Amino acid sequence: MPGGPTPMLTFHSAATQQRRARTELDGGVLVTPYECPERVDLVLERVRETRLGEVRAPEIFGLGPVLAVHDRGYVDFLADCWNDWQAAGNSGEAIAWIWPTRALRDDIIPEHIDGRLGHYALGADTSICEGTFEAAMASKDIALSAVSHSLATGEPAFGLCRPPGHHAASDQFGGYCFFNNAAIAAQHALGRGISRVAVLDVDFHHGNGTQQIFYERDDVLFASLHGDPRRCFPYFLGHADETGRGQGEGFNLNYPMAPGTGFDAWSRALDDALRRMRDAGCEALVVSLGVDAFEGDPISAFTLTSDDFTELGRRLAGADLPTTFLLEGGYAVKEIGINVVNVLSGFEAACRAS
Ligand code: OKP
Ligand code: ZN
Repeated sequence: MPGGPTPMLTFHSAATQQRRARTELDGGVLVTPYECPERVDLVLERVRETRLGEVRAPEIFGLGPVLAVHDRGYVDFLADCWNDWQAAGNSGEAIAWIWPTRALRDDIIPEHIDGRLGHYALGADTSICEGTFEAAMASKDIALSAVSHSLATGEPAFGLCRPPGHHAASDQFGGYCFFNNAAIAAQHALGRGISRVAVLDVDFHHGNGTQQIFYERDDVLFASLHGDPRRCFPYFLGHADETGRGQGEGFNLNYPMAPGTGFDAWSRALDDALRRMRDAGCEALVVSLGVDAFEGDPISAFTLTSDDFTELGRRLAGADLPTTFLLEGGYAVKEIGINVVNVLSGFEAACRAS
């Protein structure tokens, strides 16, 4: 269809904007969070402006697919946290401030909300506020709807997820993430006749949550391109020697790169990851699509340009798999729509050309 609309569907819900946190601990002060609701508005605007394709509301999937990758106690904690925090008499947003670190015990989950927050948080950067659970529920429904559509039709789909998901572990939130949308989608794909799925994480930050969830499994190949954890968030996972464990040995691929890395070196890592996905016989692809590898990102350190994101889309199309794109990070808000949709339209253009 030259010139006409392309078949890439976008799944979007205004409910993702029910999370409007006011505070993020950053440099010793509380700032307005980088992960803001306007990100969704701008991506949606660009999807419409470029006529990428139809925008649809997600289906409602409930908690079943969430509990397939997350711990029940963790999900209950997220559902109750804001009420419990308020009931304890706190006036600000819920922020963890003590953790079961090396010198303490982590086998008894505290009853007090301050202790529960520390048990279930991986950092202090992510406040919990009213509407957080509801937004996280909408975000995972978007991911599930996108992957379902992609598997049913063989067409690519884009889930305009927010909050993002790739830092969320089986029982921990942080890095702006609560439910691991990509992991939930990948697990859902396995229940639908796919025997091995690739999760390719191109966000600037290591997808520690996705790695942890699938670390001992060979039915999900996880590959992440990211800032070296020696110098970049999340600091404590994402090294190259983390290759999987047990059955999962060889099914976790980390490509840590130095701050300042540009598209030349970055795309060599990408090509390697794509080759490994092909060699492993993956039958579907979930892309954790953060665009914070962008040169203008305020909290990241790679130097990809907006045009590089178009080329990223083209190369992903070369995998020739049913592909689901799920939004993760990207904090250069002014350019977020251009960068995200460049990936999607680069992918579409390459599919049409072949
Ligand atoms: C989420 B995603 C400190 C800024 C760093 C953690 C970064 C979370 C990134 N206040 N916060 O894009 O991978
Ligand atoms: Zn990121």
